[in-house]
Amino acid sequence: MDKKVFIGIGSNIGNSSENCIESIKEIIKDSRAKLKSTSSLYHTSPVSDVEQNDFINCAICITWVGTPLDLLGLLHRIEDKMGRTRTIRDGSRTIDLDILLFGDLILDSPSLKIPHPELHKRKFAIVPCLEISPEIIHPSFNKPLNEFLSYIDDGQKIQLMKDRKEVME
Ligand code: PH2
Ligand code: MG
Ligand code: MG
Repeated sequence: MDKKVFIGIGSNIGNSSENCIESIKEIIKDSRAKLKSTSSLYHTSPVSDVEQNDFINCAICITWVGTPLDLLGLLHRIEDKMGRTRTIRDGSRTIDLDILLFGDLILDSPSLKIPHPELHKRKFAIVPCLEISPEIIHPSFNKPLNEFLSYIDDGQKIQLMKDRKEVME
């Protein structure tokens, strides 16, 4: 069975909703990627020491014919293509595309760590993944992803912005 790959998407520069949607379209232009599901778009408070604008975040689930590094290569190329207007210091980005989960794979290489090392600490990444698949098990901890939500600080705000049914219309 194909592995379910979850990609976290975030933007806090420009028209962030449009940027997120455009990035999904770019990803699925690649014939190695098959879109399985898209989450809603969420308005989220920045999780950062650097003061910056709120984010729009979402996640998608795809299957991928290729290695995790092949996928990382594609995501970086899309970030570069869409990120040309990037001007602001640390953190603020036109688009950020992160591999959150690659099935049950655990990978710890210098260029890529899977699951994303911050996934279990970030409401803006967990909530969209759980919306797509409520039963996800975090492979590194072998625990349901939803259990991590209760440990997360109330300061991380997340608000539904655009329902998933309207995202890819
Ligand atoms: N991405 C970060 C740092 N902080 N905060 C929110 N709310 N959303 C993000 O996508 C995000 C963040 C670095 O990738
Ligand atoms: Mg990120
Ligand atoms: Mg990133």
